[in-house]
Amino acid sequence: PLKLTGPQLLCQLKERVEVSTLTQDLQPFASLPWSSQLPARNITSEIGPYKTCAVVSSAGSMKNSRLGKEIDSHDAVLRFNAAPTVGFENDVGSKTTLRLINSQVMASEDHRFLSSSLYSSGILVAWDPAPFSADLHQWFNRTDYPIFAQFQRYRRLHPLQPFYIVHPRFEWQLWQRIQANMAEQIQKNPPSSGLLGTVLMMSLCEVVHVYEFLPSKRKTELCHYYQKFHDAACTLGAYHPLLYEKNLVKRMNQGSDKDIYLSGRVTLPGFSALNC
Ligand code: NCC
Repeated sequence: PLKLTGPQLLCQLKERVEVSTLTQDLQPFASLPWSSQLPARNITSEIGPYKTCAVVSSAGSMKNSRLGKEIDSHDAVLRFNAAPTVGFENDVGSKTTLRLINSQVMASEDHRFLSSSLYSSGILVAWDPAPFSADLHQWFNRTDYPIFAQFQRYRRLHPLQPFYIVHPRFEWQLWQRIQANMAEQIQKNPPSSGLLGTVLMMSLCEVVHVYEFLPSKRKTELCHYYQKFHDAACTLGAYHPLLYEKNLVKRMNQGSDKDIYLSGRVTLPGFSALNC
């Protein structure tokens, strides 16, 4: 494919990726007894807009970064899955405005999704690897993990906490932007939570700073800053097309290479700030 410039890539994302979440009027959900547990409107019409936002990757290279204060200075902070702040404030900050979780986290016993205090503050956004068709009926009948059963249980326990579910169209439209801008064939698995969250925040914020998605000089095989587990695949990808995602973000970055090297920081404009 023709190699697009950073600004062209940004406009492609803005124009071709619809950041959407499930609403109660969508079939098959509208016909189910629990449809009213889904939000009435799309996340982008209920949340934000924020001026400045931080996206905090869970990478091991966050460790010893001392980025906590800088991260907390943003109007909104997005974190992923089981990533904690308690005990890691110096490096990752303590503010959590949104948490993006995959359906594996919601379903697996060891994450104690229904009872752990990790998930009970801030706005929750969940996603499940849906079939490529992005057809809601097909997906509903074969989700990767039981996202809808867990969603209903969670909503009963925490009825006041905002909780959105990513529309599979968003996953696959984003996947198509990655594929369309790469010479090689990439695996047909959805983008990682990292890229989904970054684009979600681009739709809610004027400016987005992403930390340690593109690894800094602290790059390490330590998978997460909060766990003693080493695997280079966490940074480079296996199931997710992570390396390609990072290539795309590198091309869209409006900050300097020095920012990446020293702070692992990427600067992206929000969609509202783009003149396409
Ligand atoms: O590891 P995970 O991701 O929760 O990390 C969140 C996002 O941070 C970025 N990251 C993470 C580690 C690293 N060394 N470099 C990075 O760049 C990635 O963008 C990543 O998306 C996920 O995407 O949801 C993922 O979830 C985990 C796991 O399910 C949860 O952590 C819960 O335990 C997946 N790991 C496994 O399934 C074993 C991971 O593949 C993707």
